[in-house]
Amino acid sequence: MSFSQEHSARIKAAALQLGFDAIGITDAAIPEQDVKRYAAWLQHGNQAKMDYMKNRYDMRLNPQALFPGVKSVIVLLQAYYNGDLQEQPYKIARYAAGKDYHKRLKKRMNKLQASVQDIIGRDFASRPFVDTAPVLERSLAVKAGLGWIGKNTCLIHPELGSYVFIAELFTDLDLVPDTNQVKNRCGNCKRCVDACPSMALSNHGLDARRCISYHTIESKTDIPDGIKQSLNGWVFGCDICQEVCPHNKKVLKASDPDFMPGKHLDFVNLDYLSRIDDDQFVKTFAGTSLLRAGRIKLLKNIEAAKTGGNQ
Ligand code: B12
Repeated sequence: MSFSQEHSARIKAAALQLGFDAIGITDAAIPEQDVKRYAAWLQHGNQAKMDYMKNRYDMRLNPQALFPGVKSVIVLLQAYYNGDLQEQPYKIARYAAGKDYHKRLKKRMNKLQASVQDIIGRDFASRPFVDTAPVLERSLAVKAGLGWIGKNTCLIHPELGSYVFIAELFTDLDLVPDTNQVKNRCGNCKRCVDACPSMALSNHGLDARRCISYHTIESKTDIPDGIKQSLNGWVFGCDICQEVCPHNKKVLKASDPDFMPGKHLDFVNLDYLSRIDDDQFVKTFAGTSLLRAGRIKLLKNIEAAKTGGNQ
């Protein structure tokens, strides 16, 4: 059975009602040029030591392999812009200033699953994904009409900017897809490319080997000297290529209080982190994305930011 435009419209209204900031619907095929882009990205070694980006290659490029029977993907955006962050001794990326988004968005998507069931009046097969599954999320978001890919490689929504999380509900429903894509509005601007202190951005996309975000969150090895000098105080993630983007200048603060700066930011300092043990670290940073780095890495990042200068 295929569904009407009215079903799609009601699903969209339900998603906004639940607190998502934007929603689009697309079929589940990854565009051929993105498949090629992804292959080239790996071929250049841009994934650095993130081997998980090479694993499950087929699933990432073929949503049918990840969720057999998938027909429509409901793509959701959650805005997290948190305004002027209070001066912190060390810089934490905006996405990690509030609560960890993974669980929160999954919960919201579970509610959306229930709403969709009410709207279509029957059970259906679906699976929610946020960030961790082998899904080419930005690609699906572009296809669902939610924005364009900037030179900083981020999805930029025309009103929400790029401080948005992407989440998807894979479904076996034949929903009416959004076919109007947003035109790329970067033009000749290359502020992000020029602002990146470690020159991670180029026509080939983002080279994780040079990216501060990669080195301060994902990498398991010590930060190389060349990158240390570029840290500029960043100790967990980096937003430089988003902070300079003109499309983020006028965005409003996110409406979800979960993504506003939390108390945990006060504990990101050498004194506290070297005094506590790992158990206390887990307690202090419970429910936040900083757990991903762990205490020792965070400490090392702070040391690196100090020795790299600019603090
Ligand atoms: C690996 C990863 C990283 C790596 C590599 C980042 C990268 N640019 O590839 C590192 C650790 C560096 C990283 C950093 C960050 N990440 Co990250 N990351 C991911 C992850 C898990 C996979 C991304 C991936 O597949 N990269 C490989 C490249 C080749 O793919 P891609 O960038 O998605 O690009 C595809 C499409 O965009 C399209 N495409 C690319 N260029 C163009 C151009 C045009 C014209 C078109 C039409 C299409 C197109 O084709 C590409 C694939 O073929 C995703 C979650 C997911 N499952 O998708 C989150 C994700 C991309 N990250 C996210 C976030 C929030 C961040 C940070 C902002 C965190 C921070 N503040 O430190 C930074 C941003 C750095 C940056 N400029 O990208 C969000 C991004 C939201 C957004 N608005 O785009 C995601 C989507 C997680 C989520 N669910 O919200 N990340």
